[in-house]
This record gives sequence, structure tokens and C-alpha cells, in this order.
Amino acid sequence: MTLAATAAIAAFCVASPSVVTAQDSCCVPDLAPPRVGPAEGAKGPDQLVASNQAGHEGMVWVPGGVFSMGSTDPLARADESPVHRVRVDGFWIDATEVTNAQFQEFVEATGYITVAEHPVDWEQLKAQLPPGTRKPPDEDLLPGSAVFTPPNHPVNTRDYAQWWTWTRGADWRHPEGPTSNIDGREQHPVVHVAYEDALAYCAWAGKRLPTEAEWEYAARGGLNGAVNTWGNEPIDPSRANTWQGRFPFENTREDGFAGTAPVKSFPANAFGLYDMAGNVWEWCSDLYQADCYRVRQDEDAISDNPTGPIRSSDARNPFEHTLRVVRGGSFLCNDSYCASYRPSARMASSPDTGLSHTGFRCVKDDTAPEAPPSHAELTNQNTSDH
Ligand SMILES: [Ca+2]
Ligand SMILES: [Ca+2]
Repeated sequence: MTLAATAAIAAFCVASPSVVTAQDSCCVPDLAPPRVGPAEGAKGPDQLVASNQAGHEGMVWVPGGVFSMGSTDPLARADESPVHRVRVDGFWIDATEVTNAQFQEFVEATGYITVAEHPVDWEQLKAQLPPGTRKPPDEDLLPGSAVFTPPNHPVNTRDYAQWWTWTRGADWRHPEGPTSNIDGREQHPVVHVAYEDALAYCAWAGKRLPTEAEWEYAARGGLNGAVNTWGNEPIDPSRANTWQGRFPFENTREDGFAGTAPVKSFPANAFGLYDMAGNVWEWCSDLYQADCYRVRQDEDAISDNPTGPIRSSDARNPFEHTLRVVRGGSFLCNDSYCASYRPSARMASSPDTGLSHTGFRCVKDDTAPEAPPSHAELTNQNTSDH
């Protein structure tokens, strides 16, 4: 482990004194240190304009409605309560997670450089470390990201450093580090994307990230109150790309995949959306607040298109107020440890954190598709044609 990794973990420890539970720590560790800004000549998210207006290709229309957000299932965490009524307007949403091929098209069109490809910003990082912490060698501040590196033996599952490794040269093109690549993984979801990387892609595509409410509504596929995206049947290896075996050292791959899977490898939900359970976590636009459901329920009978709190709040990371919501779990989820593949499961992630199990999908505000002509209309048209 490099000094940069040590510093990053030290930063996490300073910010999060002994509050990470076993159930939480597999999911979204805060391992990413601050980065130096975009390289000279590269465009940041706020400089990108929508230049890829591909219409609704690859997207699904989700009709608006009212649903019960949250869960009281035995697997649910406290932040999924209370269950409350939420209304969302209709929206278009990507049928799949954004793939490496799609992200490559964006990067080639814009020259965008992701957060993981920037050097670590020591001036920002040292502000998060104990006073007097010595600056590590420059080579330890080179670009990198946190990679899932499973041990081959049982470990203390409260210590995520046992399976997350700060890896110099890891980024979306090199998911496991500089000697890896994405050849043959064009249809896998892009990973190692930070929140601002996802925003940049959205800006280029003329789309946006879903709100947490939109994401959960879409994931439920109209099965209001169901535990899973497919209904109340328990998970099995045919349902989603998660983890089978003993985490984190034994992955029996009964679902066919040790890491990410090509999108659409598992059945879609009732709305036609793939991998809303598992594969990779997906960024949402809301700031994360553990008790926002309680606040929301106190304020309204039905919450109307909620967009989240104005600052984040999370006991696991008490000094960080820009945490964003991620949803859907990943290939690391297992009931014994982290059942975050459930549509109601919530997790917080630092916006500058890209990880080897985190990606995103986009939504788009636009009019509903035209309803297909009815049988009567077609009959009338055929009659008038003659
Ligand atoms: Ca799997
Ligand atoms: Ca997913």
C-alpha cells in the first residue's frame, strides 16, 4: 500500500471515528483523496454543452405516479425508514448502466479527463490529516483509484482495507490498475467514475442523473412495496450480478461473474430496465441524509418530486457534507453482508470517489412518447385510404 493510500485511509479514519459497521464497509468506502483540478486544456463538467443529442435511444419512458418509498424489510437499514408516499413525474431513463463503449465515445468527443486520472492534491489532502503529517513522495500522489482486491483467506469484515487497495494508475480505462484494460469489456458498465465525471457525461449527452426518488421508483418497476426489483422472491443467481460465497475471500460465481457483467446479462424489471439490482452502484443527484425520510414524512402527506436535502449528513462520515446517494448495490453484494441490491437500499459516497464497483445511468426530461395508434384508429385510417 502506498503512502497516498495510507493518507487517504487516514483521512477517512479522522473523519469517521469507529462508526463503520460490517454491513456498511463493503459497500462504498471513502478512499479517494482530493485531486488537482482538470488538466490544462481539458474541459470540466461545467464547460461541456450537450453535443450528443441522441434522442431516446437506449432509454425507457417511465410514466409518473405515486409510490411507497423506503422499506421495513428485515434486511432494510434504518435510513430506509419511514416508508412514505412520493410522487414523481414521468421521465426517460437509460435502460442500462452507462457502458465503457458509451463513456469512450464521450471522452473521444470531448477530451474529458476523469477525477481518477488527476494527481492527488496534497494541499487539500493535508487539511484532512493530523497536523504535521509529512508530505509523501510525489510518486505517491500520482493518479489512481481504489480497486477491489479480494484476499484468499477470511479477514476481519470490519476492515475494508483488507479488500480495497489504492492502486496507482487505476481508472476507467484500467479498472484493475495500469496493466489492465477494457478490451472485450465494451458492454460492461464504466467504473472508477466520480460524481463530477457522471455529471460531465450527462452534460454532454443532454441528460442528467436521476433523483433518488426517480431511481427507486424506476427500480421498483411498478411493483409497489416489493422487497426486490423482481418481486418478493428472494435473490438467486439468475436474478442479478451479486456475490455468491463467503465475502470477501470466496466468490463461487454461481451467477457467472466475479466482477462486472456486460449490461443486460440478467432479466430486466417490469419497466424494461436492466441491472437496477447489482452489477455496479449508480450515482444519484441527491445529497445523502440518513434521516431525510423522517423529515420528508413530517412535512408532506405526499412528497412531490423530492430532490434531496441541501446538505448531506451521515454519522459514518460526520465532517463531510457533500456526500451523494448511490443506489442499487453491486457485484459485491451478499445477504450475509450487504443486501444493497434491494430497490430501497441507500448508500452515501464522497463525490470525488470513483471505485471499481461504481458507475451510473442517466435520465432525461422530455415529453412522453406518443401512444401507439389504437386498433380503431388504424381501422379508420385504412378505411379512409381506400
Ligand atoms: Ca457475481
Ligand atoms: Ca446497477
